[in-house]
Amino acid sequence: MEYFPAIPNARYEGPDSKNPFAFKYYDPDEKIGEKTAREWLRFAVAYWHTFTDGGADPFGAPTLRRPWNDAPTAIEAAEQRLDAAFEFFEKLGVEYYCFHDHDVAPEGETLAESNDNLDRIAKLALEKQKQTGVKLLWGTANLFSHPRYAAGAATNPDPAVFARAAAQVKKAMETTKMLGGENYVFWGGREGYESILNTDMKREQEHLARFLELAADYAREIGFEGQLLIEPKPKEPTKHQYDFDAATVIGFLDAHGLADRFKLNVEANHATLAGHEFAHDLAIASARGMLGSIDANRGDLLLGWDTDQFPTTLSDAVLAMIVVLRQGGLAPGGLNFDAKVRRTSIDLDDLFHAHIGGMDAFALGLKVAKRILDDGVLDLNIRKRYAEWDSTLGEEIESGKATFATLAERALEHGEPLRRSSEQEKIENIFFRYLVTR
Ligand code: XLS
Ligand code: CA
Ligand code: CA
Repeated sequence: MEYFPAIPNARYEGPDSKNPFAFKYYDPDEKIGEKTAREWLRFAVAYWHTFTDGGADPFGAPTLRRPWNDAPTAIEAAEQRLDAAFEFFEKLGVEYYCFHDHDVAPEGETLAESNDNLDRIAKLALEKQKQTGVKLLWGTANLFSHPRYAAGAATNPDPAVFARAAAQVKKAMETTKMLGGENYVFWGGREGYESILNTDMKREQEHLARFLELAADYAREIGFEGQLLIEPKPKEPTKHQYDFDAATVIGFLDAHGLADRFKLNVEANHATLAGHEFAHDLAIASARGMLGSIDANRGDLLLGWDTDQFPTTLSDAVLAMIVVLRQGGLAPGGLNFDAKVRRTSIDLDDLFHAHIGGMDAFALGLKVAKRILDDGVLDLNIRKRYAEWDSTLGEEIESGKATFATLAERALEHGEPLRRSSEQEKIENIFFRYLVTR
């Protein structure tokens, strides 16, 4: 069965096109420096939002009727969903997808039944991947929806839940490997707490580290060569999540000797929930060589929760792509649209408009970022601003020759340091000009 018969394949038609199903800025084969747009962007569709969820929210029932989810049994619905997903990937021209185990295959009555369901769907998914050339960017396990995980998975007060979560990650990782997944993601769904009064925080954090270590050991044991990624998020569902933001996760990995085994999957909406700009978390991760992949979406500052909207803010996309270009790309990571259409956007067409808009925003963001970096305007200003660090004094500090005693002598000799403008408004105006000129 075809689910999107009336929708044409999305193609690049250029900025003057009025066709809502065409890309205005994303030309996959366009060379941007040494790579094509496709190679820089590595777009992925999130299975859960686009095919599985129905738009329910805390105040209301699902609003999005997806024909593929209508079937006599959950496993038949999962098979239809897979057909719809691969038809969608091909029509959109996207190369990657991402899933949680239970987005693609329903959870059974027992663990064994859940594993069988996943095997059955994964086998079909592998065939579809071979037929279409679409690949798996990352897999993950849903360790937050089932009631057993209400008080966390790895950080649960009950080790039986820890063991159950381990079994689920083991299976999800084996499946990701079987499907050639290029990464595996850990998002600490309910790894946090609600009240300090009933929480042994130290122990919970140690358990989380142990879980990650065991997972990394298992990945090595089965020869999974994909990158392991941790996705920070400050809150929601729990009040305090242990993987608060990029800096917290890096500190946590350092503290537990795990920093060389994981990188980060940074999500825009999670960075803003943590009180940061998206680019801040990207820059923190990238500075440590730990920016592995991106969940491209946006929140709504007026709502303040994880709205997971499609990203269409050009300045955010430009700032993100500046970080990506500076580090030479994201591979084996990519840009996953962890985003959902609004629950009032009920047509199947809306799924295409949403993804096309997000892809165009990042493609244009890439081109603008490349021009900014090629013209050297930011680098020039930064070099000028930090130029004194190339003087003898700067060299002595950076190389470790200086001590507090020598610095105090220097300060006495030097007198009051010169004050220099940061020229922030001038730089903001330059940035603005790049946004509006093509
Ligand atoms: C939820 C997260 C989740 C992860 C994968 O807020 O974004 O969807 O990306 O578990
Ligand atoms: Ca995410
Ligand atoms: Ca999110």
